[in-house]
Order: sequence, then C-alpha cells, then structure tokens
Amino acid sequence: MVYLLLLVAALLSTFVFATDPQTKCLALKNTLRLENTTILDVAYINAPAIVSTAGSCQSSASVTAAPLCRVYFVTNTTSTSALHAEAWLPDTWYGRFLGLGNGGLNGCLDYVGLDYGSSLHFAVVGSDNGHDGSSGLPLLNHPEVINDYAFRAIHVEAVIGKQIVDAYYGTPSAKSYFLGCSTGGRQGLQAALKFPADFDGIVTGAPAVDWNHLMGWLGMLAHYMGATNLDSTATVNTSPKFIPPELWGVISAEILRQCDFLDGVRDGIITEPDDCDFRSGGASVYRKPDNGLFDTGATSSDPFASAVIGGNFSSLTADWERYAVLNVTEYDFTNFSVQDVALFDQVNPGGVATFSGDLSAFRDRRGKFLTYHGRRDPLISSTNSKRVYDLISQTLSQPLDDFYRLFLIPGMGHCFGGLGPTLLGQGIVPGTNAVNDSAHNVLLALVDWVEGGLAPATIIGSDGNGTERTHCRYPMRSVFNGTLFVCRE
Ligand SMILES: [Ca+2]
Repeated sequence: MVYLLLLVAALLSTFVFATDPQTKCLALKNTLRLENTTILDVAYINAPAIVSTAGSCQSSASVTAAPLCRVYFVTNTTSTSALHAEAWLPDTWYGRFLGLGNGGLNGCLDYVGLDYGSSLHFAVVGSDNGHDGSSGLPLLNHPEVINDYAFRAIHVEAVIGKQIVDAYYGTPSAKSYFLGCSTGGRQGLQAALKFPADFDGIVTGAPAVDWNHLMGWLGMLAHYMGATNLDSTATVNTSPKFIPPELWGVISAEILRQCDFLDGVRDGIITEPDDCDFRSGGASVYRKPDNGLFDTGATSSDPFASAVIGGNFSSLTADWERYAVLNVTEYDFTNFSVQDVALFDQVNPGGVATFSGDLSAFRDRRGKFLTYHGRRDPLISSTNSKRVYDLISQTLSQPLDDFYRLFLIPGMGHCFGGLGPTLLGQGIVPGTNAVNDSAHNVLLALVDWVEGGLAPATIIGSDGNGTERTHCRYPMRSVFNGTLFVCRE
C-alpha cells in the first residue's frame, strides 16, 4: 500500500499544467494533429453538468467529475469505416488511461463509463464501436464496419485516445486500463488476444465471448420456446411452446423452493446454480436449457430476460444473421436451426468469435485480467465465463491466478442488478461504486494488482445499504459457514 501511495504521488507530481486547463483544452481544437482523425468538438466543463451527447443512443449525459476537458473526434479506420469517440480528461489526473467497451450490437458511447472513470481520475475514452445506434443494420454490406465491431474499434480507440491524453497532459499515461461488460467484455478479451500491448489491466464483465455460438444459442432457445417472428406486433403468442411471463413467476418460485437452500441460506439467491438439479414434473413442457435464467430463479421481469423469453425471436441473433452473416435485409427465422449456427461459425464475420485461450502475449507483458460474471444472468450464462477460464488454463497449461482471475457473483443479473450485494465498482450503470476502495471495486482492485502487485483474493460486493458479501474467484466456491459466506477451495 505504501508503494502504491508513493506511485500515485509520483504520478501526480509529474502532471502540472503549464497554462490554465481551460485555455489548453480549447486549444486542442486547432492544435491536435492525429492520423486519420478530425477533432469535431472540444469543450471545457467547469462544474457538474448535464451535457448533450454524440450519436443517437441517448440525448444527454451527466458530468459529475468536472472540471474536465471533453474532446469529440472521428477517426477513419478505413476508407469505408470510421470511429466516433469522446475523451474525457479530468483536471485532476492520476496518470492512468481508461478505454471503454460497448454493449450488444451497438453503436453507443458509454457515457456512464466516461463519467465514472473520470470521477476516479482516469483519462477516459469511449467510442461508438464504429457505427451509430443500437441496431445491427449499419453492418449490412459493410465488412469494414464489421471489422471495427469485431476487433478494430477497441484498438483504434486505445491508440488515438492515448495520443490525445499525451498531447493534453504533455506526458504519456503511466498505465492503461480497459473496462467493459457484455460486448464490452468480449472486446476486452479480444484486446488481450489481438493487441496485448494496448492495456496493462483489463476488467471484463459477463463477456459475450464465443459470440457465434452465443447468437446461435439465443436463436435456438427462441425456436424451442415458440418465439414468434421477429418484430411481431402480435400481443398474444399462441404457440403451445410459449411460456407466458406470469408463468415464469411460478417456475421461479418452484426453482427457489427446490434449490435456494442448497447453499444453507433461504435468501432468493442460488449461490451455485450448477448444483441445482431442477425437477419440473412430468406434465410440464419445461426442460432445463443451459441458461442462468433457468438455474437461478430469475423471472421475466429481470433486466434483459425479455430478450430471451419475451416471445419474439432474438433481435440480436436476427440482426447478426441478416446483416453480418448473410448480408440480406429480410430472412425468415421460423425454421432457425443448428445449420444457421454452423453458418455463423463458418463465416465468423470479422473474426468475432473471440474464443481463443492463447493469452501468452498479454501474460508475458505482465498484463492483468480481472473478470466477473453474475450467476443470475439471463442473457449470457456464467457457464460461458467458466468455459473461457478453462480454455485459457488448458491452452497455457498453467493455473491462471498469476494474471487472470474470474469472480462469480451469486444473485447478480447481466452486468448489474439482481439480488444481493452486486455493486462492485463495475460501472455500466451509475452508482456501482458504493464503496470506493480496492477491496470493493473491481477497477481499483485491478489498479492495485497492476501497479502494486496486490492480486485480489476476493471482491466484496455491497448492496448500497450496508449489506456486503465476499465474492470468490473461480474455481473456489462460496460456502456458508453458519454465519457468513466464505471462499473455500
Ligand atoms: Ca440461497
């Protein structure tokens, strides 16, 4: 800890503005000269404010960490593709760069992350991932836009972002970090695999890795569950296989009746969903697919659950198949099958799969990787993160604790929310850093690991109201000792 404090002091002492920050900030509009890049706007935000945003995903964003310099820029990644991005550069800078990821098939700058990172005195850069908006339509007939989405945007964001930081503060970042969840989690692993020098430390949540199979799984699940066609305007799904939302409450209650107490505490949280061998009874149409939703007692009202069980074909899978795999505008998903999934594998647009275990280059640069996954995640099962962990471990033939740690979070939904102490400093939504220290905050824990060599043994989640729970790193298990949950081999 002493070492860390000294390091922070050293970093702080290296950074002094020669002129006042507002003048220096506004001058960037005309002084920044970056490859393939145009500075679209520069603004100095003096006090906490609500500002208008770039792109179509949202109209306004909070700047709580002012004063800071806001730079909006576009970088042409090829002659037919471009990245729009923002850098938020706080006056009080601790010498650290932070790159942000995206979500789903978007297209949306992570303004929560820009605000969150700058509040912790990072210089933060977030991008639109190479296209604007939430739909996959911009991918249609644009292979270079797909390449941005699949792997390039996160690299360009890091390269150009670091140059902006360097120019503004007059000194390079001492360390570089990445923070993302879901698709952002996939981008984090992709960065470590393809561009291992970009980041010293990476935090990923609920990573959408093994992407083609994830899209295939969503499609197959919809098929099995009687989903109607995409964008159905019908309000009633009449398929005999369809499970209406009100019945999910019944199923959830029965799952909890059978499995909540397996961990020794009846609290609505199933600590180890894999231990839950749910019996639905002979008359039910219900069988247990490999999905956190079905293991964990989540209901149709959980965030993101409707994307899986809402009765319509997954728009993620539909957009991916139409616009990225087939390059068509219309496709009938009625007979979606494993042959569609095989095609996803075969085409693998942009190399999006992101399912390789060779992190040797990242490891050899002494990079650190911290990943977490909620065990009540209805959109991406935490089983996926265990698969990746095992893949990396097998590929490198070594235990991973030295540089890669996975924390499984009982009760947590997709990236945030759910039940219990799920605030970990993970960003994504405001207020996740209820407690701002490295024991409770995945981003600060990563900083201590990278800069001080203090590997996080556990992460303590909080619920914002004083209740905490120690979360364990895989493959350790969370065990109730009669008083509280502890981590055991
Ligand atoms: Ca329980």
